[in-house]
Amino acid sequence: DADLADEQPFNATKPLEHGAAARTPHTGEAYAASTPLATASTSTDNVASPKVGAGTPHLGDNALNSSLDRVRADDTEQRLTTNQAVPVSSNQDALKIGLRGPIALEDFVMREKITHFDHERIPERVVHARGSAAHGYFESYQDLCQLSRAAPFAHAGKRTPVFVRFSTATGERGSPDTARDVRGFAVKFYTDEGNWDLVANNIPVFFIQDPMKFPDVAHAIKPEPHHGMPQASSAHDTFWDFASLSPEITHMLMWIMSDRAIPRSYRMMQGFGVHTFKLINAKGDVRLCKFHWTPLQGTHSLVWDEAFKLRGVDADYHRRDLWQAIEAGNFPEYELGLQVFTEEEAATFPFDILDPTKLIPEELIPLFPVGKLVLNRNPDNFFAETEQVAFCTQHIIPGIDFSNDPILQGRNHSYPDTQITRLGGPNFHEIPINAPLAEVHNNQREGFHRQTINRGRVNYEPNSLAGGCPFQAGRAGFVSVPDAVIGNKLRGKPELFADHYSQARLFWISQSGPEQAHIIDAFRFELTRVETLAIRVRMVAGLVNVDATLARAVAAGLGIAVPPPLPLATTLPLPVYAPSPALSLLYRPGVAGIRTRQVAILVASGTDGALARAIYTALLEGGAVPRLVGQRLGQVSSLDGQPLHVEITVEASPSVVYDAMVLPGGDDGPIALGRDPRVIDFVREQYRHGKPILAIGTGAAVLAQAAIPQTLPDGCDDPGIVHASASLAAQALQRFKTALARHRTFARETDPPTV
Ligand code: HDE
Repeated sequence: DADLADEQPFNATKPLEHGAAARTPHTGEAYAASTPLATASTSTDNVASPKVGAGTPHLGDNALNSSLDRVRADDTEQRLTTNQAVPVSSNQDALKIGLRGPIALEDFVMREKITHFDHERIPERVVHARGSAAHGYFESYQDLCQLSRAAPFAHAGKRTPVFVRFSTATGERGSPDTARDVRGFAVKFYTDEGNWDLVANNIPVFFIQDPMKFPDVAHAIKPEPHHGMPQASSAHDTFWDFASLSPEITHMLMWIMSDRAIPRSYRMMQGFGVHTFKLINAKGDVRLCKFHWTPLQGTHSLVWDEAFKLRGVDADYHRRDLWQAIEAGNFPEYELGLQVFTEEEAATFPFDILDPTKLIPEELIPLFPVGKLVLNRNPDNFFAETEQVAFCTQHIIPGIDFSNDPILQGRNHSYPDTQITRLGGPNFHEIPINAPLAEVHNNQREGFHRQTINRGRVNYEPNSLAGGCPFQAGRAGFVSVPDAVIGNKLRGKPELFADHYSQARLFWISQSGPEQAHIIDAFRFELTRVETLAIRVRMVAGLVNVDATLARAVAAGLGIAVPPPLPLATTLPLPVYAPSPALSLLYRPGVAGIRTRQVAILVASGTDGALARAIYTALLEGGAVPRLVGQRLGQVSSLDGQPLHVEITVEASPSVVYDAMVLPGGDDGPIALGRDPRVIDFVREQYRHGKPILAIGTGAAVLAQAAIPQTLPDGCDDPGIVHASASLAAQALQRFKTALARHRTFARETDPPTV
């Protein structure tokens, strides 16, 4: 003990229990340096982001950093204390009366620690509980003053700090990321004129048309109340019961059953403000507007079999992807586009712009790009930032205003209301991640967890004792658009809201062949899990109103006859839309090429190591993320005598976590890979999920062992499978990179799959 005491200040008693390693603090850098191929900088999980305030700020710091410094904590070389800052002598044992005696009630150190722990959890969000977030900035392309006086658009190049949280809507806080679900895309802009929250989704339409129905749709889709199942899945009776009885949901269902609901990454999905908003310039001119985010990485999705398996393989799949991309400096970027139109134009549309189950086709009102969003810093602390951030639709700023979309109006009530319970009172705006950068001055006071120490005796207005301060801003402040509203007080909807199928059909006819096939498969999967036959039949009866082929295919998948269509809710003449190419995921492949694509290079003893290394380096230089995957950790021998270090195994990282694979070949050793059933599964899943495969030399033998078809089902060459001899590896790698940038070969898909 005396020896240990000499080694203060770290923690004298820890080594007794944990060995000598606990004597020195463990740093992230040490971990990073010890990982094989650390240069790839892919294994960042245990490495803390550089702390602002604890060294030189790194690329991507934004104005938010300095304001948060006051609440950042860094324990490096600090002694352990209680919450009252009293130094703690031992963190190992409670205070006892004799070593075998009872614990003394006076042990305030133990009681404080346990009490705090007992209250660590706060209620999770009632919807969108599962989420991941990042810091960044929004940069305006130009001065938008003609359109809006909103601060972020004041001049070209203006940067506004943001915090963005992505989420699934249905699952609980620990639920898997790859559930079939709409994704939240909530952006908090910390503007010069206060916070603006654009609380968006990755689907441009919504389930319902009136806030009265929100608790119903949320109850129906969440786990069933008697047994609490299923988790993060709409594939159960209560959801489809509700859906089949609510035709207004049909357009949203088409999106939810499409690949939009299983994005490859948060970095590869669009965001939509859904509602119509208003833009107002300094003169008070009003334009209507819809907000769209478009990812520079392109829009890409998983395929369902893959998403389904990822639920088990990596429940944090999207969270990890976002975190790693940012740590590696591959900052996700999205362009903000506006659809701007006037009330007069809106009056000519064959749908109501206040109806959140309708979108405005881009062919009707094109997107007007106004700026970009860059996410360049991971949060320091998940709870403090990602969990405690509170987005509210009514956080808007001068230059932006609400429309009368009933869902938007209902949301304006719901969000602050829910934060009061979730974050424990009305002062949630003071939590650092929620606090505006612009100064707050008002006479609101007190309440749970109040942080601000307001000075002086004046907490009312008008006052003379404080010279009338804080004073009203008048026209410089937020002014609601004057809107003449006359009407009877009543419950109901405009007639156009009752056209529930025209845009569902628009979406369907705008999808490519594979996308349509995926929608059919998704309906079949979900409705197969529905136990009540009448619900399945009623749902297909609704689909008949969307498209006869769709209804027939789904009915066939369920083994039922096509029922007569559900009655229409309107007698109005219905619009006939031309296909809108912009509604297909293929429309926005992005400009990122192979950047951030995860590639498995399968190696075994006898692999052509020089070639494996060359492919590794070439992929890395192209911005992809290669990994050497083997059957066991450690070294494998290579033909050139320089062993390869296996980074991860097929067991710990199965096929679904990779976008593509490489079999570098070598002597007979690599062929032995094909005798491992896990490798065979790996190769087959890569194939089944449409992923590019590069096989050099003997690598092709492994494809044969896995019975991978030589050609596509239609007899054509498969552009996603590249094999070549080692001497032609360079050209083959080039073709492989092209296939990787294209993402997937959907032409491989058959029902059922070939392998
Ligand atoms: Fe939400 N929604 N919502 N919602 N929503 C919440 O607020 C609600 C709607 C969306 O990352 C809750 O803070 C009602 C549309 C996102 O923290 C809650 C209605 C859209 C997030 C709530 C809607 C959204 C939420 C739960 C119908 C797309 C996550 C916790 C009237 C434009 C934000 C919270 C985050 C969260 C209510 C409809 C998107 C309960 C009542 C439409 C992205 O307030």
